[in-house]
Amino acid sequence: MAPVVPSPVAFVGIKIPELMASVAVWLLFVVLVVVLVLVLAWARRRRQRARPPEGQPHGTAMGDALSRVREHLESVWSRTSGSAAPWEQMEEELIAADMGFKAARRIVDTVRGSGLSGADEIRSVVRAELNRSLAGYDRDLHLNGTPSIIVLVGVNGAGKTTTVAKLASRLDAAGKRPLIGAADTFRPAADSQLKVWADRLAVPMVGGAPGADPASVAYDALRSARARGAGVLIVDTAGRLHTSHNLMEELAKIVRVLGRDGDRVSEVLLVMDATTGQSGLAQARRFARVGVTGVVLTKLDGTAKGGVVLAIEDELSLPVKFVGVGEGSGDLLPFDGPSFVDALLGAY
Ligand SMILES: Nc1nc2c(ncn2[C@@H]2O[C@H](COP(=O)(O)OP(=O)(O)OP(=O)(O)O)[C@@H](O)[C@H]2O)c(=O)[nH]1
Ligand SMILES: [Mg+2]
Repeated sequence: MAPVVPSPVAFVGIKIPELMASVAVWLLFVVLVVVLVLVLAWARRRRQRARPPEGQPHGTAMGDALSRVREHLESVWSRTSGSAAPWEQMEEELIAADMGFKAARRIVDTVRGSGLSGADEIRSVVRAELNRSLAGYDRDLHLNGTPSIIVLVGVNGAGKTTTVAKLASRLDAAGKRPLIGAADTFRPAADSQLKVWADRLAVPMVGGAPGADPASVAYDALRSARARGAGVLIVDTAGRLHTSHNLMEELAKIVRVLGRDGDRVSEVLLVMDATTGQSGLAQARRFARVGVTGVVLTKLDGTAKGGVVLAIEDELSLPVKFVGVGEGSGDLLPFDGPSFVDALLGAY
Protein backbone atom coordinates (compact mmCIF):
# COMPACT_ATOMS: atom_id res chain seq x y z
CA MET A 1 0.00 0.00 0.00
CA ALA A 2 1.41 3.39 -1.01
CA PRO A 3 2.21 5.72 1.86
CA VAL A 4 -0.25 8.61 2.33
CA VAL A 5 1.56 11.91 1.60
CA PRO A 6 -0.25 14.83 3.19
CA SER A 7 -0.97 17.64 0.71
CA PRO A 8 0.98 20.83 1.57
CA VAL A 9 -2.32 22.71 1.46
CA ALA A 10 -3.96 20.36 3.84
CA PHE A 11 -0.78 20.67 5.87
CA VAL A 12 -1.20 24.44 6.46
CA GLY A 13 -4.91 23.97 7.01
CA ILE A 14 -6.26 25.70 3.83
CA LYS A 15 -8.52 23.87 1.42
CA ILE A 16 -7.72 24.06 -2.33
CA PRO A 17 -10.95 25.86 -3.45
CA GLU A 18 -10.39 28.55 -0.80
CA LEU A 19 -6.78 29.00 -1.87
CA MET A 20 -7.79 29.36 -5.53
CA ALA A 21 -10.44 31.90 -4.64
CA SER A 22 -8.03 34.03 -2.65
CA VAL A 23 -5.36 33.79 -5.42
CA ALA A 24 -8.02 34.92 -7.94
CA VAL A 25 -8.94 37.89 -5.76
CA TRP A 26 -5.27 38.90 -5.47
CA LEU A 27 -4.75 38.49 -9.20
CA LEU A 28 -7.78 40.64 -9.93
CA PHE A 29 -6.50 43.28 -7.53
CA VAL A 30 -3.05 43.32 -9.18
CA VAL A 31 -4.61 43.57 -12.67
CA LEU A 32 -6.80 46.48 -11.54
CA VAL A 33 -3.82 48.33 -10.08
CA VAL A 34 -1.80 47.80 -13.28
CA VAL A 35 -4.73 49.02 -15.44
CA LEU A 36 -5.17 52.08 -13.20
CA VAL A 37 -1.46 52.95 -13.41
CA LEU A 38 -1.50 52.56 -17.21
CA VAL A 39 -4.62 54.74 -17.58
CA LEU A 40 -3.11 57.47 -15.39
CA ALA A 41 0.18 57.39 -17.34
CA TRP A 42 -1.71 57.58 -20.64
CA ALA A 43 -3.84 60.54 -19.46
CA ARG A 44 -0.71 62.33 -18.24
CA ARG A 45 1.05 61.81 -21.57
CA ARG A 46 -1.95 63.16 -23.47
CA ARG A 47 -2.11 66.30 -21.34
CA GLN A 48 1.62 66.86 -21.76
CA ARG A 49 1.33 66.42 -25.54
CA ALA A 50 -1.27 69.22 -25.66
CA ARG A 51 1.14 71.62 -23.94
CA PRO A 52 4.28 73.17 -25.35
CA PRO A 53 7.44 71.57 -24.00
CA GLU A 54 9.06 73.34 -21.04
CA GLY A 55 11.28 76.23 -22.02
CA GLN A 56 9.82 76.63 -25.51
CA PRO A 57 7.67 79.59 -26.49
CA HIS A 58 3.92 79.04 -26.48
CA GLY A 59 3.23 78.75 -30.22
CA THR A 60 4.48 80.93 -33.06
CA ALA A 61 6.18 84.15 -32.03
CA MET A 62 4.60 87.49 -32.88
CA GLY A 63 7.68 88.42 -34.95
CA ASP A 64 7.19 85.39 -37.22
CA ALA A 65 3.48 86.10 -37.60
CA LEU A 66 4.10 89.68 -38.65
CA SER A 67 7.12 89.11 -40.88
CA ARG A 68 5.17 89.91 -44.06
CA VAL A 69 3.89 93.24 -42.71
CA ARG A 70 7.36 94.07 -41.40
CA GLU A 71 8.96 93.45 -44.80
CA HIS A 72 6.32 95.58 -46.45
CA LEU A 73 6.84 98.46 -44.01
CA GLU A 74 10.63 98.18 -44.28
CA SER A 75 10.36 99.19 -47.93
CA VAL A 76 8.06 102.07 -46.94
CA TRP A 77 10.65 103.57 -44.55
CA SER A 78 13.49 103.31 -47.04
CA ARG A 79 11.45 104.73 -49.92
CA THR A 80 10.09 107.62 -47.89
CA SER A 81 13.41 108.74 -46.40
CA GLY A 82 14.96 111.92 -47.74
CA SER A 83 13.73 115.50 -47.62
CA ALA A 84 11.38 115.14 -50.60
CA ALA A 85 9.62 112.14 -49.12
CA PRO A 86 6.40 111.19 -50.92
CA TRP A 87 4.10 111.55 -47.89
CA GLU A 88 0.96 110.60 -49.74
CA GLN A 89 2.52 107.37 -50.86
CA MET A 90 3.62 106.63 -47.32
CA GLU A 91 0.07 107.18 -46.08
CA GLU A 92 -1.30 104.87 -48.77
CA GLU A 93 1.18 102.15 -47.85
CA LEU A 94 0.23 102.36 -44.19
CA ILE A 95 -3.44 102.15 -45.12
CA ALA A 96 -2.54 99.12 -47.28
CA ALA A 97 -1.09 97.52 -44.12
CA ASP A 98 -4.59 98.02 -42.71
CA MET A 99 -3.73 100.57 -40.05
CA GLY A 100 -6.79 102.60 -40.96
CA PHE A 101 -7.00 106.14 -42.18
CA LYS A 102 -6.73 107.81 -38.76
CA ALA A 103 -3.59 105.96 -37.63
CA ALA A 104 -1.93 106.34 -41.05
CA ARG A 105 -2.55 110.09 -41.08
CA ARG A 106 -1.32 110.44 -37.49
CA ILE A 107 1.91 108.59 -38.28
CA VAL A 108 2.64 110.57 -41.44
CA ASP A 109 1.94 113.87 -39.67
CA THR A 110 4.24 112.92 -36.81
CA VAL A 111 7.09 111.86 -39.11
CA ARG A 112 6.66 114.96 -41.23
CA GLY A 113 6.52 117.24 -38.18
CA SER A 114 9.70 115.70 -36.76
CA GLY A 115 11.75 117.02 -39.69
CA LEU A 116 13.81 113.79 -39.59
CA SER A 117 14.65 112.06 -42.85
CA GLY A 118 16.84 108.93 -42.48
CA ALA A 119 15.12 105.51 -42.62
CA ASP A 120 16.31 104.65 -39.08
CA GLU A 121 15.18 108.00 -37.72
CA ILE A 122 11.79 107.66 -39.38
CA ARG A 123 11.46 104.18 -37.93
CA SER A 124 12.17 105.43 -34.42
CA VAL A 125 9.63 108.27 -34.73
CA VAL A 126 7.06 105.74 -35.97
CA ARG A 127 7.96 103.39 -33.11
CA ALA A 128 7.30 106.11 -30.53
CA GLU A 129 4.01 107.05 -32.21
CA LEU A 130 2.80 103.44 -32.40
CA ASN A 131 3.72 102.79 -28.77
CA ARG A 132 1.84 105.91 -27.76
CA SER A 133 -1.24 104.83 -29.75
CA LEU A 134 -1.29 101.35 -28.20
CA ALA A 135 -0.63 102.43 -24.62
CA GLY A 136 -3.33 102.81 -22.00
CA TYR A 137 -5.53 99.82 -22.84
CA ASP A 138 -6.41 97.22 -20.23
CA ARG A 139 -5.40 94.01 -21.98
CA ASP A 140 -5.67 91.64 -19.02
CA LEU A 141 -8.01 88.68 -19.24
CA HIS A 142 -10.25 89.34 -16.26
CA LEU A 143 -11.35 86.26 -14.39
CA ASN A 144 -13.84 87.13 -11.67
CA GLY A 145 -16.36 84.81 -10.08
CA THR A 146 -16.50 81.08 -9.44
CA PRO A 147 -16.48 80.03 -12.12
CA SER A 148 -15.37 83.00 -14.20
CA ILE A 149 -17.30 83.18 -17.45
CA ILE A 150 -15.88 83.98 -20.89
CA VAL A 151 -18.14 84.13 -23.96
CA LEU A 152 -16.75 84.23 -27.51
CA VAL A 153 -18.72 85.93 -30.27
CA GLY A 154 -18.15 86.87 -33.90
CA VAL A 155 -19.07 86.37 -37.52
CA ASN A 156 -18.92 83.01 -39.32
CA GLY A 157 -15.49 81.46 -39.65
CA ALA A 158 -13.66 84.14 -37.63
CA GLY A 159 -11.94 81.48 -35.49
CA LYS A 160 -14.18 81.35 -32.38
CA THR A 161 -14.15 77.58 -31.85
CA THR A 162 -10.39 77.33 -32.38
CA THR A 163 -9.90 80.23 -29.97
CA VAL A 164 -12.09 78.50 -27.35
CA ALA A 165 -9.71 75.53 -27.59
CA LYS A 166 -6.61 77.74 -27.45
CA LEU A 167 -7.94 79.60 -24.40
CA ALA A 168 -8.88 76.31 -22.72
CA SER A 169 -5.34 75.06 -23.33
CA ARG A 170 -3.79 78.23 -21.87
CA LEU A 171 -6.06 78.31 -18.83
CA ASP A 172 -5.61 74.59 -18.21
CA ALA A 173 -1.83 75.00 -18.31
CA ALA A 174 -2.22 77.85 -15.80
CA GLY A 175 -4.15 75.51 -13.47
CA LYS A 176 -7.49 77.36 -13.87
CA ARG A 177 -9.59 74.19 -14.45
CA PRO A 178 -11.54 75.33 -17.55
CA LEU A 179 -14.79 73.81 -18.77
CA ILE A 180 -16.00 74.37 -22.34
CA GLY A 181 -19.64 75.22 -23.05
CA ALA A 182 -20.50 74.31 -26.65
CA ALA A 183 -23.40 76.69 -27.28
CA ASP A 184 -23.13 76.66 -31.08
CA THR A 185 -26.18 74.47 -31.62
CA PHE A 186 -26.77 75.96 -35.06
CA ARG A 187 -24.07 74.31 -37.15
CA PRO A 188 -24.46 70.51 -36.90
CA ALA A 189 -20.71 69.78 -36.89
CA ALA A 190 -19.85 72.49 -34.35
CA ASP A 191 -20.34 70.27 -31.32
CA SER A 192 -18.16 67.47 -32.66
CA GLN A 193 -15.45 69.94 -33.78
CA LEU A 194 -15.23 71.22 -30.23
CA LYS A 195 -15.44 67.72 -28.74
CA VAL A 196 -12.33 66.72 -30.70
CA TRP A 197 -10.49 69.67 -29.15
CA ALA A 198 -11.87 69.01 -25.65
CA ASP A 199 -10.76 65.35 -25.82
CA ARG A 200 -7.35 66.25 -27.18
CA LEU A 201 -6.82 68.79 -24.39
CA ALA A 202 -8.49 66.56 -21.77
CA VAL A 203 -10.75 69.48 -20.80
CA PRO A 204 -14.43 68.77 -19.92
CA MET A 205 -17.12 70.01 -22.30
CA VAL A 206 -20.90 70.40 -22.01
CA GLY A 207 -22.92 70.70 -25.22
CA GLY A 208 -26.54 70.43 -26.29
CA ALA A 209 -28.69 68.83 -28.95
CA PRO A 210 -28.57 70.38 -32.45
CA GLY A 211 -31.10 73.20 -32.61
CA ALA A 212 -31.34 73.54 -28.80
CA ASP A 213 -31.65 77.03 -27.33
CA PRO A 214 -28.01 78.21 -27.04
CA ALA A 215 -28.77 80.20 -23.88
CA SER A 216 -30.07 77.03 -22.13
CA VAL A 217 -27.01 75.08 -23.26
CA ALA A 218 -24.76 77.84 -21.92
CA TYR A 219 -26.70 77.81 -18.62
CA ASP A 220 -26.43 73.98 -18.36
CA ALA A 221 -22.69 74.30 -18.92
CA LEU A 222 -22.52 76.92 -16.14
CA ARG A 223 -24.36 74.62 -13.73
CA SER A 224 -22.06 71.77 -14.63
CA ALA A 225 -19.01 74.01 -14.21
CA ARG A 226 -20.22 74.95 -10.73
CA ALA A 227 -20.96 71.33 -9.81
CA ARG A 228 -17.51 70.16 -10.95
CA GLY A 229 -15.67 73.04 -9.28
CA ALA A 230 -14.36 74.39 -12.62
CA GLY A 231 -12.48 77.69 -12.39
CA VAL A 232 -13.46 79.11 -15.79
CA LEU A 233 -16.35 78.47 -18.17
CA ILE A 234 -15.52 79.25 -21.82
CA VAL A 235 -18.61 79.46 -24.02
CA ASP A 236 -18.46 79.01 -27.80
CA THR A 237 -21.30 80.57 -29.81
CA ALA A 238 -22.48 80.18 -33.40
CA GLY A 239 -21.11 82.53 -36.04
CA ARG A 240 -23.66 85.13 -37.06
CA LEU A 241 -24.14 88.10 -39.30
CA HIS A 242 -23.97 91.36 -37.42
CA THR A 243 -26.92 92.57 -39.51
CA SER A 244 -29.32 89.94 -38.16
CA HIS A 245 -31.25 91.56 -35.33
CA ASN A 246 -32.63 88.26 -33.98
CA LEU A 247 -29.25 86.58 -33.90
CA MET A 248 -27.71 89.54 -32.12
CA GLU A 249 -30.60 89.41 -29.62
CA GLU A 250 -29.82 85.71 -29.12
CA LEU A 251 -26.26 86.63 -28.10
CA ALA A 252 -27.55 89.22 -25.64
CA LYS A 253 -29.84 86.52 -24.20
CA ILE A 254 -26.90 84.11 -23.71
CA VAL A 255 -25.02 86.78 -21.75
CA ARG A 256 -28.18 87.65 -19.76
CA VAL A 257 -29.02 84.04 -18.88
CA LEU A 258 -25.45 83.34 -17.76
CA GLY A 259 -25.86 86.20 -15.28
CA ARG A 260 -29.23 84.94 -14.03
CA ASP A 261 -28.03 83.58 -10.69
CA GLY A 262 -26.02 86.65 -9.85
CA ASP A 263 -22.93 85.51 -11.79
CA ARG A 264 -21.24 88.05 -13.99
CA VAL A 265 -19.82 87.32 -17.40
CA SER A 266 -16.17 88.40 -16.95
CA GLU A 267 -15.28 88.69 -20.61
CA VAL A 268 -17.22 88.83 -23.88
CA LEU A 269 -14.48 88.47 -26.48
CA LEU A 270 -15.12 89.45 -30.07
CA VAL A 271 -13.17 87.15 -32.37
CA MET A 272 -12.07 88.96 -35.54
CA ASP A 273 -10.27 87.58 -38.57
CA ALA A 274 -7.23 89.79 -39.35
CA THR A 275 -7.43 88.87 -43.03
CA THR A 276 -10.88 90.50 -43.34
CA GLY A 277 -9.29 93.85 -42.67
CA GLN A 278 -11.30 97.04 -42.52
CA SER A 279 -14.61 95.45 -43.49
CA GLY A 280 -14.47 93.65 -40.12
CA LEU A 281 -14.80 97.00 -38.39
CA ALA A 282 -18.41 97.60 -39.43
CA GLN A 283 -19.30 94.14 -38.14
CA ALA A 284 -17.41 94.75 -34.93
CA ARG A 285 -19.27 97.98 -34.20
CA ARG A 286 -22.57 96.09 -34.05
CA PHE A 287 -21.14 93.26 -31.94
CA ALA A 288 -19.70 95.77 -29.48
CA ARG A 289 -23.27 96.50 -28.38
CA VAL A 290 -23.60 93.10 -26.68
CA GLY A 291 -21.09 94.21 -24.09
CA VAL A 292 -17.85 93.12 -25.76
CA THR A 293 -14.90 93.62 -23.40
CA GLY A 294 -12.06 92.90 -25.81
CA VAL A 295 -10.97 91.52 -29.17
CA VAL A 296 -9.14 88.36 -30.18
CA LEU A 297 -7.54 88.97 -33.58
CA THR A 298 -7.05 85.64 -35.36
CA LYS A 299 -5.07 84.56 -38.44
CA LEU A 300 -2.41 87.21 -37.92
CA ASP A 301 0.00 84.60 -39.29
CA GLY A 302 -1.60 84.61 -42.74
CA THR A 303 -1.80 88.31 -43.45
CA ALA A 304 0.26 91.26 -44.58
CA LYS A 305 -2.29 93.50 -42.90
CA GLY A 306 -1.48 93.19 -39.18
CA GLY A 307 -1.82 96.97 -38.86
CA VAL A 308 -5.56 96.41 -38.34
CA VAL A 309 -4.86 96.27 -34.59
CA LEU A 310 -4.45 100.05 -34.69
CA ALA A 311 -7.62 100.54 -36.68
CA ILE A 312 -9.62 98.36 -34.27
CA GLU A 313 -8.43 100.27 -31.25
CA ASP A 314 -8.86 103.66 -32.93
CA GLU A 315 -12.33 102.94 -34.24
CA LEU A 316 -13.82 100.76 -31.51
CA SER A 317 -11.91 101.82 -28.40
CA LEU A 318 -11.75 98.13 -27.52
CA PRO A 319 -8.49 96.49 -26.44
CA VAL A 320 -7.02 93.66 -28.52
CA LYS A 321 -6.35 91.09 -25.77
CA PHE A 322 -5.05 88.13 -27.75
CA VAL A 323 -3.83 87.36 -31.25
CA GLY A 324 -4.12 84.03 -33.06
CA VAL A 325 -0.97 83.10 -34.95
CA GLY A 326 -1.77 79.58 -36.19
CA GLU A 327 -4.16 76.67 -35.96
CA GLY A 328 -2.57 74.81 -33.04
CA SER A 329 -3.71 74.97 -29.41
CA GLY A 330 -0.54 76.90 -28.49
CA ASP A 331 -0.97 79.52 -31.21
CA LEU A 332 -2.62 82.20 -29.09
CA LEU A 333 -0.51 85.06 -27.77
CA PRO A 334 -1.52 87.68 -25.22
CA PHE A 335 -1.27 90.96 -27.09
CA ASP A 336 1.08 93.60 -25.82
CA GLY A 337 1.84 96.88 -27.54
CA PRO A 338 5.66 96.99 -27.35
CA SER A 339 6.12 93.40 -28.68
CA PHE A 340 3.70 94.14 -31.49
CA VAL A 341 5.57 97.33 -32.41
CA ASP A 342 8.91 95.45 -32.28
CA ALA A 343 7.42 92.77 -34.54
CA LEU A 344 6.23 95.44 -36.99
CA LEU A 345 9.39 97.49 -37.07
CA GLY A 346 12.15 95.12 -36.02
CA ALA A 347 13.43 95.09 -32.42
CA TYR A 348 16.30 97.57 -32.39
N1 LIG B 1 -3.82 80.39 -39.76
C1 LIG B 1 -4.74 80.47 -38.81
N2 LIG B 1 -5.90 79.82 -38.94
C2 LIG B 1 -6.82 79.95 -37.94
C3 LIG B 1 -6.57 80.74 -36.79
N3 LIG B 1 -7.67 80.67 -36.00
C4 LIG B 1 -8.56 79.87 -36.64
N4 LIG B 1 -8.05 79.42 -37.80
C5 LIG B 1 -8.70 78.55 -38.81
O1 LIG B 1 -9.86 79.21 -39.29
C6 LIG B 1 -10.86 78.25 -39.64
C7 LIG B 1 -12.18 78.60 -38.96
O2 LIG B 1 -11.98 78.48 -37.56
P1 LIG B 1 -13.18 78.15 -36.56
O3 LIG B 1 -12.59 78.17 -35.19
O4 LIG B 1 -13.93 76.96 -36.96
O5 LIG B 1 -14.08 79.44 -36.78
P2 LIG B 1 -15.50 79.76 -36.13
O6 LIG B 1 -15.55 81.23 -35.90
O7 LIG B 1 -15.73 78.91 -34.93
O8 LIG B 1 -16.48 79.34 -37.32
P3 LIG B 1 -18.08 79.19 -37.24
O9 LIG B 1 -18.39 78.45 -35.99
O10 LIG B 1 -18.43 78.43 -38.48
O11 LIG B 1 -18.65 80.58 -37.26
C8 LIG B 1 -10.30 76.90 -39.21
O12 LIG B 1 -9.76 76.26 -40.32
C9 LIG B 1 -9.20 77.26 -38.22
O13 LIG B 1 -8.18 76.29 -38.14
C10 LIG B 1 -5.30 81.43 -36.69
O14 LIG B 1 -5.00 82.17 -35.75
N5 LIG B 1 -4.43 81.26 -37.73
MG1 LIG C 1 -17.31 77.64 -34.50
